[in-house]
Amino acid sequence: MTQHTEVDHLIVGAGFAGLCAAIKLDEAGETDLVVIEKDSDVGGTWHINTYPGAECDVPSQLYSYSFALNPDWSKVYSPQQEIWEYTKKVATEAGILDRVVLETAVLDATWDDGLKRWIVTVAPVNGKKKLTYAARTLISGSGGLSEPSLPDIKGIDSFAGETFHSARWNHDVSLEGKRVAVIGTGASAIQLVPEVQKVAAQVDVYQRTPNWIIPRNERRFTRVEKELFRRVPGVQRAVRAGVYATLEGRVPAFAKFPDLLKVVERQGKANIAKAIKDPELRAKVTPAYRAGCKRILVSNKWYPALASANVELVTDGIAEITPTGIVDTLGNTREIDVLVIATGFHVTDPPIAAHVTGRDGRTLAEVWSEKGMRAYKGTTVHGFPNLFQLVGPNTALGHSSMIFIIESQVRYVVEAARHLRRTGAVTVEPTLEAQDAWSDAIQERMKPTVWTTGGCASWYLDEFGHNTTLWPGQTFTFRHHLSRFDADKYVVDSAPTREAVTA
Ligand code: N01
Repeated sequence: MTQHTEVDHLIVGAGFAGLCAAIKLDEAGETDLVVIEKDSDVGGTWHINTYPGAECDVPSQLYSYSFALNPDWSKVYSPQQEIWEYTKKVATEAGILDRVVLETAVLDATWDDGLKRWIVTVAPVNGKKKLTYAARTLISGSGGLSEPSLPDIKGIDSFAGETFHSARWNHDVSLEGKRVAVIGTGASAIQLVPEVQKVAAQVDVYQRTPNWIIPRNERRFTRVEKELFRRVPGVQRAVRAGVYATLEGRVPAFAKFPDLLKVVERQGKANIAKAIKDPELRAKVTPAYRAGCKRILVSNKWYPALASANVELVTDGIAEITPTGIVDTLGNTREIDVLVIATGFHVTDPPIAAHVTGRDGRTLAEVWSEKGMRAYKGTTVHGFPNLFQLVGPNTALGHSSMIFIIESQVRYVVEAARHLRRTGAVTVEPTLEAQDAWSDAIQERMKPTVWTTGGCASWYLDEFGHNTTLWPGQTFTFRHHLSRFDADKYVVDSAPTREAVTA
């Protein structure tokens, strides 16, 4: 018989979500937990994404846990290293690092309905020896933007120079004096290109669709401000509340009145006009869809970088990649030394879903292939007892900090864990009716939003054209929905487990 390591809560991923779950469960007395992290340290996306120029595009005052404000942020928008160090500090101070298993990947997770446990197989990323856990609950904090999506371009594998994805930056490759091509012009590309441009001989930027990019209201916090935040946390809380309210004020424009976003388009056009004099280049970078349809980006550096003498914006599309360069659809070949792929992530088709098998033997990927990603309150899934998905379907934001959503979900998970302990129940699983009602209502609310009507294709949309990524309302409404564990929407199984029967 296979030996399993018994654990109450198995958490996948030690990023903001997984760490928050570990900290809050621990505080609630649910101390028997393990966090499985494939990376070499905690921090998730903020440890992995080390491309030059990586910074947060959500204001730093809002980009921290509510229970661990950071008076030491250096700037209005924090750099990657600072955010990573912050996550590490919080995890260390909370005393949970001893339960984080690093450099270990979750291979699969299968619900055993006899044992009433998730059987989770893990293995070291650099080794073969597998280990299985039998966990009462499985909490996924694996992140919505963690699995790089690689473009399916003819000949891409034949390229003989160095290639890497923006989220897997290869710091061993010097770009000094090199000819570099960057595919993609999303949030990652607009941060890294201005840095690469400073050192490379030539940068060819391959743009499929331009983004709306507004100025970044950037500045460093003064010593006096930081000291004030440290000594009077209430001041920092007030600043944070102000940022939060400002961002929430934008939701009606996204969700109900997309025409209001013309204001953003004016800002975006002014941003272009300020940096780019060439009318042809201006036309190329001006989007032809409503602002907000894709994520609105912030940068003061992107357009000046594009206007630099050593940067060429290529909009003719890629026909083929050869061992030495890229051929566009007009037949022009541009020779390169390094290829940077900044084409985003698997968002609506998370690869891990193919490795999570539920009560009736079907994987999450199979279930979601029918109607797209669905979860009750973005967190629990019918057919998958005791599975909690942090940053699950329809929980992402285009306007504010994901940490607010993560904390809301984690409260719900902690309440569910308390419910299980208090009632002696073994499993909780949302009813299909509750899940369908929740997901259908969200899709109904999506109809007038800019993400549906704005005239663009975006990574928010799945293969059915449904936005299964974003939360379509105010974040405080989301928090309200998850403020208590609503057991009446769940099938609660109190049957004794097999081991209990034999004991
Ligand atoms: O990825 P993206 P990203 N051929 O999907 C293009 C977060 N983030 O890594 O628009 C050619 O936005 C694609 O073109 P198109 C943030 O939530 C946050 O940049 O699909 N091009 C697009 O230009 C962000 O939104 C921060 O036509 C192809 C680009 O590649 C999310 O991560 C910083 C292609 C992909 O852009 C993802 O950003 C960085 C193909 N086959 C990232 N396939 C913060 O500051 C795709 N593209 C918090």
